[in-house]
Amino acid sequence: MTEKTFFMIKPDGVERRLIGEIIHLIERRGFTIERLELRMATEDILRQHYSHLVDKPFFGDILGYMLSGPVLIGVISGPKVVKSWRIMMGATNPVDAVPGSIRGDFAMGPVDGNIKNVVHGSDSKEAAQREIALWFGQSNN
Ligand code: IDP
Ligand code: MG
Repeated sequence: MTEKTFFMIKPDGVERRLIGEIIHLIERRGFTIERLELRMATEDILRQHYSHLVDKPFFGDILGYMLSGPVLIGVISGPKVVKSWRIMMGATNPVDAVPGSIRGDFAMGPVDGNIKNVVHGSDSKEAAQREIALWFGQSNN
């Protein structure tokens, strides 16, 4: 069975009109787009999505950032897509993201405590299943 991952273009990426460029990278890499939707996140879904960070002092900044505009959410599939998409994204902190990666080429930060790093991707197959179910519903795994 082909592997799937959950990805997101965060509000800074949407606002900066990077959707086309990032989707182009995904297609050029040979991955298949299975789902795609532009929507506003909610605090409730973000608390579940970022459950490992809710107790951090900067979680309020994350909420403000992630609720600042619509996000493009999607599911992509392909061989080893979970790991490959993480590599395509680059390091969490743009300071560490190498040129050629999406974050290395486009991300800014930290600015005012916020790491605006343009994209998200699940960090394991288990997380991918959980995040696809969380954002798209149980039946879409
Ligand atoms: P990831 O996005 O590379 O998987 P995570 O550690 O899961 O990194 O963090 C999720 C998101 O939370 C990051 O992409 C970033 O937007 C935000 N974040 C993580 N650590 C910090 C921090 O120390 N300060 C501010 N925001 C952070
Ligand atoms: Mg993460």
